[in-house]
Amino acid sequence: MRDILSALGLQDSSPGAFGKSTISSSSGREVRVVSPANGAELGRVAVADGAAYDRVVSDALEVFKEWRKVPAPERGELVRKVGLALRDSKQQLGRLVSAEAGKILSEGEGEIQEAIDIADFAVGLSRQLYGKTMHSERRNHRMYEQWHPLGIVGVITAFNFPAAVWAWNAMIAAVCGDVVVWKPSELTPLTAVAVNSICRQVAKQSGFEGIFSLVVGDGPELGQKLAADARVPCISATGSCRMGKAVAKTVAERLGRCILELGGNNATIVMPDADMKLVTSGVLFGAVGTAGQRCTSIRRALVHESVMDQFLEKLVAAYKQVRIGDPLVKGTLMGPLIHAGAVDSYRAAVERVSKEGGQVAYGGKVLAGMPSPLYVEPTIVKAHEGMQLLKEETFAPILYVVPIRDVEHGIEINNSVSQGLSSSIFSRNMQSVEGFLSAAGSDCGIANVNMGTSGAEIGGAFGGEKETGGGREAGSDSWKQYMRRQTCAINYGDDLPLAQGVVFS
Ligand code: UN1
Repeated sequence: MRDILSALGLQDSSPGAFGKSTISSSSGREVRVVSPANGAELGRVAVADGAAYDRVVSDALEVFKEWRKVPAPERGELVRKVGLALRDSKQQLGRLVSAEAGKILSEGEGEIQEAIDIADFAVGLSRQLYGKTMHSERRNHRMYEQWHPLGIVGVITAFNFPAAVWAWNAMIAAVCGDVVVWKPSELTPLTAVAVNSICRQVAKQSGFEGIFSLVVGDGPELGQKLAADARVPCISATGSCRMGKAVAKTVAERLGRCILELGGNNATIVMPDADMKLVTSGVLFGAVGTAGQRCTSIRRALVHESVMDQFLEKLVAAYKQVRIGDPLVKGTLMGPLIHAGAVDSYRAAVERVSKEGGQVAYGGKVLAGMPSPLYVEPTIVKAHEGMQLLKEETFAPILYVVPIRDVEHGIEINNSVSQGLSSSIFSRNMQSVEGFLSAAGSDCGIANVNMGTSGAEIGGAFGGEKETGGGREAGSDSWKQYMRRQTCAINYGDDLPLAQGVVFS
């Protein structure tokens, strides 16, 4: 690991504020980063103090004034080089993600691949920032809309996707002519410093080092500062509903723009006509992958009563095969939870199961004798739809299995929670599938068929409804939120006709 850290330019103690250049803080405070995999210290990062934060934002503002004038395809060219640089460091960054966030190597590398994918997407987008033209109702007039750069985009990210979520925002923002101030999770600042410095080096070669800036904090204050800062027109925040509500309130107070990607409580519906092989692997990856620490993880399996026994039997057999251990070791399928607090939440949820009338069908224990105290068993709970636990998002590999009578019943339970991120159905029946996808079907931002709820591609807009926050990031037309829309009307005639037929003479 030492070699990788130094190859990525990380020292024992790294600076935590980068604007047009590296900015030092005088507070002397540091975040100590410990790997959840084995408790080893990976490094320390300086906390940006108030003065450093201010410098970063004023630098960003200065850089924006020049960056916005660079033609969009030329901005795309810079992002193309960023994608190439990330490709060169994919293995090393993937290992760092694994060590710092505890996800298995394949998922660590997958995360960097997701950043590369969005860079590629953004390159194409840089030539497709299309506006519409309209036919004016006034003679000799032309109307059209255009999309201008917006300014600074503040990006607040969570520990579980320490690189990809930033990239969804930053790559799109960069081709849109914006500059980015990144506030990563204090649990994973090393990945942030490493990824950001690779991107900054590329940007520097074009004279725009400051388009990707970074501030590391050690609590919620820095994020709140960013949210309150009127110099930052757009805040994109990923994390818990609690965090999102605080950020949204602060941004709303100054009438800023907010893109929120908050909690999920995702369900999959299993119908009797489903292909059980797909169900087992889909639910396994969705519920156990990333140790259940994706906002898109499957938390609830809503299973038709006629296939319940078969479902449980196959799933328990699959859970028994899951190799739990050091995420950096090849063959491991499940690593640790992120910290002791997450283990406490897991334990508390498991303890509530029987009190609420459920039953643990598999797992339920914190594992002893592991390289750190953060390893838990993936857990299957036989649940009933009235349980309060089903309404809450526990960021851990706990799957609640609930019997359903028919697809309508499944959809009703799917929609009965306050979060609305992702959902899926396993069925080969066209009526069930189309019903699930219809206006009266799943109320989530993502609805999948014959696959789990997690692992979305970057090409689609990513995000969800209700308490998930309503934001959309990554593909499709999400870019529009990162730009300032302007409607233009041009009179090329000799008269001044007024719209709506108004006469004013
Ligand atoms: C998250 O957990 O915040 O769809 C993002 C997925 C990933 C992104 C998850 N592409 O699971």
